[in-house]
Amino acid sequence: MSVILTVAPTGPIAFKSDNPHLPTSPEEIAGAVAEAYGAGAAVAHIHLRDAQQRPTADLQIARRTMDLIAERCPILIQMSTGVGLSVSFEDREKLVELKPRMATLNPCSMSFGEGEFLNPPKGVRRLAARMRELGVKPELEIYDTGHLDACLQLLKEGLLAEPLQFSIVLGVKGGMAATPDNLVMMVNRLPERAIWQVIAIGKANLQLTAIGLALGGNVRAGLEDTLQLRRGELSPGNLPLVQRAARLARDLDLELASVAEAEQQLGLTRA
Ligand code: KMH
Ligand code: ZN
Repeated sequence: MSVILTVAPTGPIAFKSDNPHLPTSPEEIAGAVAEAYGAGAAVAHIHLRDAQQRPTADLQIARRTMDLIAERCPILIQMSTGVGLSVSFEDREKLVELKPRMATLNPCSMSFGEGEFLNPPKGVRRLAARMRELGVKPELEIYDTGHLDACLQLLKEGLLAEPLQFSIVLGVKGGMAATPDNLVMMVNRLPERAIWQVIAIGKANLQLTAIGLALGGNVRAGLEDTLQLRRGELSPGNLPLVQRAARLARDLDLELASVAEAEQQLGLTRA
């Protein structure tokens, strides 16, 4: 089976002052995504920023970003409903009304660095149900062991459909530490038909991404997860990170999934 490469060009935390190559406007984000598509990415995980670079769930900015991406390439758009710690859950959940092909679903509230990431149980159930209704495929972001159990409970309640797609997030302060042991433990606990990738935040990004690929996971790359290409060296954009992930996969004798292959693996219905 081929490997799905996801680009995550911009996250909720960093600013251009942290890395001047971070794309923040809809045009910059669409440009970074189109380049990543050219380098083999089949999925684009999208966070939005306003004119002051603040994370936003503004529907106009979201629409414009989605349209600009679609004009440039047929990549599958995965909208982040995590958005950023300063945006309310009620605003964040409205993003799925734009019917991106996929969107993240964060199953639990947690400490997130020095902030709080609020995902209240009632809201999560409402969002999961709405995503199912709209045909938006959830990517389940699990930062700790109990988050997996919360997802399995949603499956039991009929709010999720298999195959479940997980991001095992390692290295957020408040979630699991970025260690190989934690990754292996989580992979061993996933349900049988699960599709998964590692999101390794910060220093251990490269090593854990490589281990994830070797263990049979998909792969994600971009400035959301690490601002550096090598220790102490800022990445001059998303493309070098995406190219490195593509190289890692190919060096492990893995083929990258096309958009059509990714749609099939993820069980996405045709747009
Ligand atoms: N950057 C991730 C650790 C989401 O996109 O839904 C958290 C996040 C969640 O950004
Ligand atoms: Zn994200």
